[in-house]
Amino acid sequence: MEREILKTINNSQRVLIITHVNPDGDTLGSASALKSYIGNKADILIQIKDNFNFPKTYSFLPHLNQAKNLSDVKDEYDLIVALDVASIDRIIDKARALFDKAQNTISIDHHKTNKNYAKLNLVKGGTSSCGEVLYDFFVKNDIEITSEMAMGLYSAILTDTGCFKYESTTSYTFEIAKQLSKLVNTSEIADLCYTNKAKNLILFQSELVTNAKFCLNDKIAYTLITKDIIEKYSAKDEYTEGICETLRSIYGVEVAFVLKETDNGAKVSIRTKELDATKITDKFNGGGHKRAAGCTIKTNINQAAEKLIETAKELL
Ligand SMILES: [Mn+2]
Repeated sequence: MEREILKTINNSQRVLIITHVNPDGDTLGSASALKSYIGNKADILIQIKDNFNFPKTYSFLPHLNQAKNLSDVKDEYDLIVALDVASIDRIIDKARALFDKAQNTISIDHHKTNKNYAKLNLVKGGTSSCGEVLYDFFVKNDIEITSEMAMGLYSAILTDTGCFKYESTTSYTFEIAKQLSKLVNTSEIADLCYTNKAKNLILFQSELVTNAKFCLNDKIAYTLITKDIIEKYSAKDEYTEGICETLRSIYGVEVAFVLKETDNGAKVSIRTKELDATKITDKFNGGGHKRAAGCTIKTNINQAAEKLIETAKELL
């Protein structure tokens, strides 16, 4: 598959590399690295929707300053490469039209749920990151990794492994990091990825942590993101990332909830330690992974919190 994909890239005239909707470090780092390899005949499309900003944090990555967004892709492409995009519904609007029209499509990904929606699929479910799959693709094709490519690949792997903390981090992940560390300044990349947050993001998250409530001997922790708090800090969608992990990180907390007030009910994120989070979200038609899941409860935010606490108490 690696060879076939390389051949297809080499034989294409115009290539569009697309990120997943509301991109993170993995999809952006991988896109940057692949563009570094392919060069002039490739463009990057960053898919953004709703109240989400392009994460400025990652503007240091090569080529992202020339990336296109959904409103300014006009050209036709004979090859589309989707990176870190778990399913076809994560390719939206104009990007989807281009994907459906393209002569060739490739998906390079690490999501277990990826159903091979492209013509060529390099999907390694359970691997640490798309960056790791892409690194392996380069190595298997004897492609030399430049320091520019290494910057994207290292950022992708660093951020998607939570700084090498998550279960998906293997000895091969560390081996790749070792090789990449010869080409880039790893501490500088870590600084660029993690010490560049918006002031309002930190103030918003601090208030939510301060407001957190605890029950069942501190086994359950939760906080409510009301429309008022969102307005107070002009909070973007991406500002909520990480709050649930902070609550879960407290000693004794087994289940953490973050509930966000929306026009369609309460949008809930759940993080757990031992408990299977999907056992909670199953009751509310949600889903996700064992330790991280989500759902929407179509009531007001306080009623939703009560329902969640009740369900968690039954399971704990
Ligand atoms: Mn990823």
